[in-house]
Amino acid sequence: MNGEEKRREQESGQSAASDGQPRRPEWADDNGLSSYVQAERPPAPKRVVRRKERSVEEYVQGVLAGDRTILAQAITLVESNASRHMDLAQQVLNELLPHVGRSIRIGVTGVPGAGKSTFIEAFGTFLCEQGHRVAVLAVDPTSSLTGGSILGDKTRMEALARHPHAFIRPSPSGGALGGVHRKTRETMMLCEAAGYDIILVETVGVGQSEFVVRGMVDFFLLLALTGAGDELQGMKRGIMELVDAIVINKADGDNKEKARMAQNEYNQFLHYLRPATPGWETKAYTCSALLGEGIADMWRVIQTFVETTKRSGVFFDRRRQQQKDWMHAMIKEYIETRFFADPIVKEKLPMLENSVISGAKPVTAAVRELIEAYERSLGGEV
Ligand SMILES: Nc1nc2c(ncn2[C@@H]2O[C@H](COP(=O)(O)OP(=O)(O)OP(=O)(O)O)[C@@H](O)[C@H]2O)c(=O)[nH]1
Ligand SMILES: [Mg+2]
Repeated sequence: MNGEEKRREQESGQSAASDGQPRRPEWADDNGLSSYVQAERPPAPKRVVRRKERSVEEYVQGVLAGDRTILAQAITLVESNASRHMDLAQQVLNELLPHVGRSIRIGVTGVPGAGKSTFIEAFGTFLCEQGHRVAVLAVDPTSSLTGGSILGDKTRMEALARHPHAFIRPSPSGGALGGVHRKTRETMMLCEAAGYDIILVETVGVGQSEFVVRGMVDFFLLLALTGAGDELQGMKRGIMELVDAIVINKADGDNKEKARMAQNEYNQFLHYLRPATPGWETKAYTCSALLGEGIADMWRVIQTFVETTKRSGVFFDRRRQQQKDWMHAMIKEYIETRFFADPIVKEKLPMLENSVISGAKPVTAAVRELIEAYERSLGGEV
């Protein structure tokens, strides 16, 4: 179908074959011509109401004034993958740069069901009551597949979502972790400029997202459950070397004693690990996010952490390092994307892969050939 036919079809709301007869879908039998023509008629096209785009100045002033609607719109802007939006977003961020960085950034991780959302609800509400302004973000690399688990979280964080000093933003979708990474960091900057002085970042404790979140927060908290023995033997060791505190959640009812035992086990184990933050001893604590017990204690731990690391300079060193790491990660991502999108690379890669698989070429030689072809193809570019 050419463009003109397509346009006519959309306007008339009826599909037509090139001979002018209504086109029969493959699933319809030969006889019921009139019925499927009826059924196939699509609804009248919806009118898309486009919001007038804001100027850089409107975004900047709105965010600085703490206007939640404009903040949400600015976040949508930084989350957009359209290059026009990206340019605008960068101008907005550039203007806001002097106003970012004045917050405590706290990451919360743990296996599904550990109680992260319940904890953030209790902890966030507590902080709001103390006069803080709390923004909750999420890094959920699976959200583009599942539709975003934090959507459910928003209902689990009912009290916090209603609090005038809290701002909850669902996880950005957008596929690759690298994209989510950038979007969350830039969202964090916007929230800071809007006056949120505590940023909580929730991530489910699977795979890479823990490293991503460690790379963007000052304090990283692992919510754990009882039954620590099994975890201590296994894969959890890696995450324990990333965090600044481990909180055994659900320390209530019958589970209270077990939680205390788990706390001891974790503490013994932590003793032999390298702490995530120089000059700070990672310890285990207990809490009940559901009952709100141990929440104020956790805040005291974090305050002590911030005081200690600011005094020693580790706090600022880490932030500087994070900026540098972020920059390098983005450079790598950019170069990689460009490389694989290059027509010469696209053309040569399958052949070279085959020769590597069949043993006709060593990997190093194939890689060199590909990169040289790519660099030659760039030759003319500035
Ligand atoms: N008894 C008890 N139950 C809790 C506590 N904290 C959370 N829960 C329950 O544990 C379940 C999971 O809690 P969530 O806060 O949704 O856990 P999550 O870690 O955010 O889970 P995902 O977002 O799916 O990764 C819910 O049914 C909570 O009510 C607690 O301190 N005590
Ligand atoms: Mg959750």
